[in-house]
Amino acid sequence: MDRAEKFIISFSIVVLVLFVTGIIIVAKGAGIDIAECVPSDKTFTEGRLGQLDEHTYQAYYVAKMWAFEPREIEIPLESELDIFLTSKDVVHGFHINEKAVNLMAVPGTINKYRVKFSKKGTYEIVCHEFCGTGHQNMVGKIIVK
Ligand SMILES: [Cu+2]
Repeated sequence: MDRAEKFIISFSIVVLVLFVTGIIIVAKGAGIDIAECVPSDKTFTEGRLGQLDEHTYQAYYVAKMWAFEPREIEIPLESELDIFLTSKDVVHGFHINEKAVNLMAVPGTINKYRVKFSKKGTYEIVCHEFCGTGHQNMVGKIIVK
């Protein structure tokens, strides 16, 4: 191998490591985390809101053509919300406006993500994956009081 090739390959590896490290540092600084994948034997088919403890709620979201179930939930201020997300039919998206939450709802799998709400208001949920003719109707709400 030529000396110039070795240099280019080494330089590329260093740039790649710096790039990935930069992304990780910025994501951690912004409080962005990677969603967990829950084992498929815990699959659920009905959407619901449960409470784990005084400050932790668990929302089981089922995405389906063309709605999120539950469509609207209400939680108190300063609550942490564990989102469990699955789909009944095709791949859907799940994005909470004003929050760094952007998940995929995939049939047969469950994605889990924890998010804290420190500001009162209504947070809109939208599907960000084109899933069919009723895609634009796939919305939901998280009301923080
Ligand atoms: Cu959609």
